[in-house]
Amino acid sequence: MPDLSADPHRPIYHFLPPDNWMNDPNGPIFYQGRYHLMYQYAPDVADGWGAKHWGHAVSDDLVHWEHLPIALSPDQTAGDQDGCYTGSAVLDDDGTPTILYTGVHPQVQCIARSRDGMQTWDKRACNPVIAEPPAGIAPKNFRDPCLWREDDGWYMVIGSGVEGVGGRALLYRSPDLMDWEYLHPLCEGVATETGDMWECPDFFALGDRHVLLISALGEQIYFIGHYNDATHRFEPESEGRIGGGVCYYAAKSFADGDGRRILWGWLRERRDREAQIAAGWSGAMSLPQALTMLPGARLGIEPASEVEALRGKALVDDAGSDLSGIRGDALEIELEVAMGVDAAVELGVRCTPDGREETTVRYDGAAQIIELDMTRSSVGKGVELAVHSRPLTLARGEALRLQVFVDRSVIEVYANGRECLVGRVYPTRSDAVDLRMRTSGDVAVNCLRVWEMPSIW
Ligand code: DQQ
Repeated sequence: MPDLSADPHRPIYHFLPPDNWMNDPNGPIFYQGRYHLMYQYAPDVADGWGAKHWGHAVSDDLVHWEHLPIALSPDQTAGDQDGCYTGSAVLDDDGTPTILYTGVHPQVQCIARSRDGMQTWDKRACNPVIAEPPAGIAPKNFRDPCLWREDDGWYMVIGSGVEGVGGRALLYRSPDLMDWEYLHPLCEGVATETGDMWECPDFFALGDRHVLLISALGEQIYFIGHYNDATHRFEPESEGRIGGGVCYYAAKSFADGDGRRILWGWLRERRDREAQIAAGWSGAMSLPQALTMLPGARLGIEPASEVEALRGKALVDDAGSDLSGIRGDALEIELEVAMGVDAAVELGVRCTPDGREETTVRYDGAAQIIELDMTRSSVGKGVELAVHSRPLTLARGEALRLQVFVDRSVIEVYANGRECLVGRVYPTRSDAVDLRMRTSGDVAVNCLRVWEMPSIW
């Protein structure tokens, strides 16, 4: 096993497993005052082709973690001999932690419970609890259950889709989490718009609306709309994307003790498979993200307030400062600028002094687009160089507010509490640690703050 701490691309303040491969967040749950985060884990390989287990970690504060023993492993008896795929955790009607997850192959739904406070999990003898997709619709795939309780029982959506037609979130109901009755699709997509397979559906009430998250076409998509709890149908009225590209996927949420809706997303690697194997690890988790419902059926997304506890030494704390001499590969940058119409601002991170490598966060006021430009992030080979972007319209008099998190190969950008861009970058040079700001047009810096971000491990 390579020395992981020697890898300059391995994040130091984002959650990741001790080693090897991680993908989707699984079954996040707030239980007995602690945050549990489980995740798709291949404990023996770094390239994603190993059988999937559920890794497990616990936190008192949402940002510092203790690794726990693996929660679920594939075995010969539960219908999951080829992998324990993504699913959800809830407290059943007796308060017992319960997981519904997809076992493979074929894709079936399985149940496990913990009788010792989430230290160990027992797969139920009745597995699988759903042995096949609903009759007559022959979906291409059938996985990733998401659970919630209503007055008349438990409900669950399972990701699916019909090839060439569109993705489906299939709705089920159960009195006891074990006997499941198929009802109908909670929501159906159009293949040409959102692909023909919806992975990892996540469905929850938020403010005066409901949100359905789905992962499709390599991107994190969400629909906001009204859920009719009499007909059990969901009617989307708006749609958006989180992350702006393919680096953020399979997001999964939970409600904490204060009723906040917190979201985790998988931050995919964008270096080639050989590099991931050589590194001995792959995948990181996003920062915890707090979701809110904004007027006009828009999603609010920001880092959870607990992330402030990660701040170390303040390197800049004055809007009048310039960024020369400020360096780091693990930083938080907060920037607020008042902008005239047609003005633009660029913040370079992970820059070499000669500019050969630079990752650029850019807001173009004329185009009303926020983008994360990684096309010059690395001169290395086997690395994807992409631009991720989202539309961002500033209201009259509204300043641009950015929070940019740099954690070695991870870049997370939050803009005005309603857009989030995520990227992975692999600069080759050890001096790719400078910051740089450029503006054009009528721009006034209201706030500029930079913190070092120490390791959480
Ligand atoms: N990853 C899981 C699946 C899911 C996919 C398997 C999404 O259950 O559909 O690791 O990344």
